[in-house]
Amino acid sequence: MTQDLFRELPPELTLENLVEGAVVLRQFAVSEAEQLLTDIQQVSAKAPFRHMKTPGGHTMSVAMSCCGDQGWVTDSRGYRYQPEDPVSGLPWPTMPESLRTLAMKAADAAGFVGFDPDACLINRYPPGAKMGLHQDRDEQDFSHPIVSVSLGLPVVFQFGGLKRNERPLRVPLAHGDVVVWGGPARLRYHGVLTLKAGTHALTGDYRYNLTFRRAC
Ligand code: MD3
Ligand code: FE
Repeated sequence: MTQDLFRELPPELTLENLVEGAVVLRQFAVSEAEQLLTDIQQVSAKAPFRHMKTPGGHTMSVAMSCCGDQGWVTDSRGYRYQPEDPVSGLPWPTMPESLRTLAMKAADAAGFVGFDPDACLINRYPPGAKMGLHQDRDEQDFSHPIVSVSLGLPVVFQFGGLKRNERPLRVPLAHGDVVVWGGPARLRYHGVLTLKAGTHALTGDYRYNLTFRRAC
């Protein structure tokens, strides 16, 4: 009964521990979302969203761009970080101040003081896109956390264990939610279920996800 009363109310700013090392900051980025999206458009004007190919030859359903000193790429040669955009041959766009500041504030709030990201991967999900269970292990030093920011359409996030066969938790992520993954959660398997079609006032029919990393 109480649940019904609260279901329609807007979500609140909260800090919750998903598992040890994984902190969900609900609604943490809502007030800055317009600025973040403007800056994402600026970045993607220089480094357009593209569907990269996995080493196995599959084209990803998620479109990606990057900013910062390093960008994450995948192609027939494998997964890696590199300082240039392979499409233009130019350095990745500078990480906008609004993005960098938000990532540092979120890491601080989650207890990872002094996080200094050198890479921001920008994922754009059209309806039907998904990301299978994987680990993020292309970075040099796993003692640095990863900060993720969800914008636009909601999605169900899958959060597994340190082995692929562990049954993942399902965590709904909405516009403005920020998650910080560090310590013992840093190498957990994770993924995103298929994005359902919808319309969001700020992003239309897309979901965007920013992941801030320390690549080197
Ligand atoms: C848990 N992106 O880009 S963000 C990725 O929503 C990626 O676009 C997803 O996984 C997305 O690599 C999920 C949440 C996330 C990011 C990194 C993690 C969860 C993580 C690293 C370790 C454990
Ligand atoms: Fe990942």
